[in-house]
Amino acid sequence: CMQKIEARRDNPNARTIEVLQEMLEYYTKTADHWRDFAYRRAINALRNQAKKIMTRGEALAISGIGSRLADKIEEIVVTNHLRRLDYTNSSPEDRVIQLFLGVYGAGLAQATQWVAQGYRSLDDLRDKATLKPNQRIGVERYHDFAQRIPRKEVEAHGAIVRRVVQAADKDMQAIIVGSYRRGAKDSGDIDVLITKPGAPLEPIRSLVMNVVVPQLFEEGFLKAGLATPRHNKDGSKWHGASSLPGIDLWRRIDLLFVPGPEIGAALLYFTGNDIFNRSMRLLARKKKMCLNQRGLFTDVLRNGQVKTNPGRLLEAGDERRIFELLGVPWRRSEERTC
Ligand code: DCP
Ligand code: MG
Ligand code: MN
Repeated sequence: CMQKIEARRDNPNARTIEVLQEMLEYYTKTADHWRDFAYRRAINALRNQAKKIMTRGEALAISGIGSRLADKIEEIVVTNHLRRLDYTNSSPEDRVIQLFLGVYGAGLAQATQWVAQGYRSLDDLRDKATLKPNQRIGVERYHDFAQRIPRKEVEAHGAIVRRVVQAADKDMQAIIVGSYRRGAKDSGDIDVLITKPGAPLEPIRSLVMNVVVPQLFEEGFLKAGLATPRHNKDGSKWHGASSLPGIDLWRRIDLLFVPGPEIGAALLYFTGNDIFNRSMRLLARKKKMCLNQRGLFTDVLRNGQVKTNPGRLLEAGDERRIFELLGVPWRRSEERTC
């Protein structure tokens, strides 16, 4: 994952990659983390090949591709598709589960439960199921949330947030992160990091929650708040939906509150992608350090998986410095797609 990736449009393996990507999408949706990881690694390895990989043997010779993936690559080359894809798409129940997995706020357990309860369509869910408030919005705005957000529109949402943030406090900053900061031409949601140089979390959090968010609702830009069940114990984020003036198309938006001194670690974390983050964290662990969205720490004592000592902060404010301390050559945000 750590080597430099260059996008090659004329990649001789483009078709193979396309088919593998369809499979990857399926495994991502069904939360099959192992396959998800293996497919991403294989796709990445194929992207870096100068010639078309035709056989199992050629595929196996590439690091990052195991024997099962090698078989699949040969099958794609020979048949131009993958039987397994037809298979995964053939069961009507599977298709319904995939449909339900697209509902914001529904995981695999919930999707499976809905199928078991006899629901087969979004109309079924809307009219018959008992939905949590999140899920109701997820169902009603299913087709909105399913659409990719063009880069220009991500920028427009970010600009509206920034205007209101800076009206509340001219020293506060709003930075668009996530796939946008990786240079993506479209995004799944809009991630806006809100920070203020030198300031701790609290004044940032309360100003956004008490002033910025209400103002954005008032303007009609924010449409709904969505509960953030996990990973929000400290209240450091707000999830919701937003839309541009006069356009009835809701987008998922995340506001992320970051203390000024932690901006480097937060930029690194929220730029991702998730696989890149995973590999950076793994590397930190190997070097007896600990990397998270709040900083890079050293002297972390572990008893098995349990941290018995939080460690000493090495760096939090400077994204580049974190790469240096980990011994990783700097990668621009556009080069962090694994
Ligand atoms: N992130 C992570 N691990 C997760 C979730 C998120 O490391 N399990 C980090 C990396 C992501 C960033 O947070 O890049 C933003 O999360 P998103 O889910 O919004 O993902 P992206 O913005 O990367 O992609 P998309 O265009 O689908 O929103
Ligand atoms: Mg995002
Ligand atoms: Mn997000």
